This record gives sequence, C-alpha cells and structure tokens, in this order.
Amino acid sequence: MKIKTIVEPFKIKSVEPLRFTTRAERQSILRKAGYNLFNIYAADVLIDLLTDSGTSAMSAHQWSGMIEGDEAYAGAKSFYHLEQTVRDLTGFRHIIPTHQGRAAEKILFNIMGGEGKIVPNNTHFDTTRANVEISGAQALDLPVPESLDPSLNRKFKGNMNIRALGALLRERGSHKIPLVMLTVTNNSNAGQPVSMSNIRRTSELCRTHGIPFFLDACRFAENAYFIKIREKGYRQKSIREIAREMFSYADGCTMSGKKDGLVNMGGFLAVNDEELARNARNILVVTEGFSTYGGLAGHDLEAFARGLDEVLQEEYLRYRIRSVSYLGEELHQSGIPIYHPPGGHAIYLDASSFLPHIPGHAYPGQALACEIYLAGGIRSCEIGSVMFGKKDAASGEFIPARLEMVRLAIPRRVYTQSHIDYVVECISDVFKKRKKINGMRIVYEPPVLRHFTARFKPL
Ligand code: P61
Repeated sequence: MKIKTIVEPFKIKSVEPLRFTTRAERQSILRKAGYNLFNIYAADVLIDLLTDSGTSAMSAHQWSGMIEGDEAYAGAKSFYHLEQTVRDLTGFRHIIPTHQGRAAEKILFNIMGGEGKIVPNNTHFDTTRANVEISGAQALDLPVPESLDPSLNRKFKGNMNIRALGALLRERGSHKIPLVMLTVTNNSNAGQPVSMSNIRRTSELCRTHGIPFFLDACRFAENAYFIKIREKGYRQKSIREIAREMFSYADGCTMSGKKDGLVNMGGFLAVNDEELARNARNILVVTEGFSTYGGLAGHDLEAFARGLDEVLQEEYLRYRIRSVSYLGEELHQSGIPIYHPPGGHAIYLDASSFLPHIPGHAYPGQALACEIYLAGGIRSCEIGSVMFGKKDAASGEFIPARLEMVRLAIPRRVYTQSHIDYVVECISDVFKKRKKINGMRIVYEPPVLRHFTARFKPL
C-alpha cells in the first residue's frame, strides 16, 4: 500500500495557544508597524513563517538535556558532548562554540577578510554578506544561471557556478581571495540544494589554487537528504555518511544551530587549521565567552549536541522535505507562482509573477508579505529588493535584487498539515485579489540590514 499522507514522526506533548485577530485589527497592527513584519508582536501572528531559525520545537530528549546541561564556566561536560558530536559529524579538528551563526561569521571574517579581498559564495546570506563587507572585503555571489529562473525544475539549483569561480580564482588568486564559501542549502536562492559533485568540484578548484574552502552549513542535513534522493550513487548511504562526505571536502564551516541543530540558540565555527583556531579563540574570549561555552549556556550546548544527532534521522528528514514540498504543490495547484522546485526549509513565492504590475523599486515582495498577513495573520519574510536591492554608488540609480520573493519558512516540528492548509487557503484568496494590491515606498531605512527596521507606506 502506498500511503500519501505525510505522517509527522512525532506526537505532541506540550502545546502553545495561538491568538486569532480580525482583519481590522491586523490593518491597524500593520500601520503601527510601518508595514514591516519584523516590527509586529509575535502574539499578533497566527502562523509564523517569518523564519525557520531558532523556531524549532525541541524533543523531550533535548528538553531533558536542558536540565542535565553542565553550567560550569570552564570545561563543562556539555561542551565536550557538543565538541565530540560535531567532530564525529564533520571531521573538523577545532570546534569553537558561538551564540549563533553570525558570531562565527564575524570571527572568521575578522581574521580572514579585509580591505581589497574578495569572498566568493554560491550566494551569501545577508548576515554573511554583512560580515564580509564590514571587514572591508567584497562579497561576491556566483550562483548557477538556472537559479535565476523560478519556473525551471532542476535538481540542484543551489550550486556554485564552477566556471565563473574557476575564472575568478585564476585571475585573482590566493592573495586576493582568502577563502571560498558555499552555502548549503542556498537560502538566498530559494533554499535550493547543492550537489555533492558541485561541493567536490568547488573544493578541488580551491585546493588547486591553495585557497581554503568553507561551508556555511546551517542546513547541512536538509542538503544531505536532497543529495540522497536526487544524486546518483547516494540512495543507499545514510544521512550521516553523506554529511560526512560533504564536510570532508572543506577546511572548515560556520554553523547556525538555530536551523539544522534543532535548537533555539547556538552556533559554531569549526576549522582544521591550528593557527586559525588559535586566533579565533582569542577573539572568542573577548566577544563571545570562554572557549568551552562561547556565549551559550551549558543547557544550550547540551540541547544542541542532541539536536545534531536527531536531525540526521531519515524519517525526520523525509517528513521535513515532504511537508515543505506539500505546501509548494498545493500553492502551485492553485495557480500561485512559486520558485521551483520547493526548497528544503521554505517555499518562496515568486512576487514578480504574483504582482507583475508592481516594479522592483515599489517592493512587490513587501507588498505581498503585508497582504498575506492582512488576509490571515500569517507572517512571511520578503527576500527581494528590500533585503538585497541597493543604490548605485555613482548614479544613485536603484538596482533591484535578482529575484523578488516572499519566503514562507517552515519552523521544524511546529505546525501540522491543517495549519499549512490554512496558509494555502489564505494565499489563494490573496491571489484572487492580486490586481488590487499596490506597491510600497520606504519612509525610513538604517544603513545596514535595512529589512529589520525599515518603515514603509503603501503607494
Ligand atoms: C533565516 F531575516 N538565517 O534564514 P544566525 N547563514 C545562513 C542563514 O540562513 C543564516 C545565517 C547564516 C536566518 C535568520 C535570519 O536578516 C536576517 O544564527 C545561510 O541567524 O546568526 C540565518 O545565522 C546566520 C533572518 C538572519 C533574517 C538574518 O531566517
């Protein structure tokens, strides 16, 4: 018998009530928030798809680890548990705990970035880009061309553009390029996976040019599952074996445990190089904490170690990837334009096709995200020109993002299929009324990461 129903591989032991609001209430909430969904009280949100970061539900095993967490300042047992877990998983020698992913990025680029340098990546996520740029270096995205077409169904649209990377490394060499990064899965490119052969070829190119190669490993387990089901030769391998192979090609990684670590807080920097590790720990003690806790409580370290084991369970990943694609399929069947194929942690609405009458400089993604909140109290996240658009330094001309998207990120183990069905119903209703939706203009913006605090007005 072939079962179609997606059975969540867990049962619910503890629940959190949701608060329902009326459309009129949401209208006023939006106005007060400057039409920025980051400014809304979480209590005013019914289904929160703003992010999959730090929003996972922990297992009973992880919660029991919270009690058992060793809170010693130095040498805590929970740190050694995490260190061993990460070493077994990645094979990297030095494990440096941080409070979250961007803290690991800050330390790494503080040491390896700098004026005049270039850091290539398949696509930098915004915190990675910000940390590269703050060091004075240039953050360069080298995605594969097919990633720019949301309608194209391909297996590994998150890949690095190997040809462009090869040309860059030949031209600039190791004195200009301190490291190459590869983000798995590729969050800014619709959560698309990177193939093992792409990881291997990126690594080989880096080795040829004597340049260190790092993974941004936030969603390594989801990426490993895609490799298992989509890439030839991996069906019979366990997720752990696939993940180990992915890490074996790299010299280190940054990790936000808030994604595939299945925890609410945590991250690490892992490296093989002794001197780099020493320098990183020196910065760590000044900015994060002692080298055996790095800004985390003992209970965070313990839950993180347990989460990294749980995330490798195949039943969990099957449910995870299937339930995200279920949302994509239902939306697609209702005629709603999404980025194809569905990503690992989120469905990305193609806001340019959804609202073709709104140009990039009027922020179609922001307008759509607000409309979806208005329709059903559902919070999503613009990943388009608000997050990545800029002004040309010389002409002041507006340069839109490569894609205008709205991300529906699915927190891990939090929502059931009926929550997701409700999301589909609400977005379908917005789609029917799409012609009446207007663009937005920015009335306030800060100098960096503007999407967090910018304020808007409808046009
Ligand atoms: C997210 F609106 N992602 O996707 P940290 N690399 C990658 C990430 O996806 C990532 C980090 C590094 C978030 C949270 C988030 O403007 C935003 O633990 C591929 O969050 O520091 C985080 O990891 C950084 C949402 C971050 C945002 C920045 O929702």
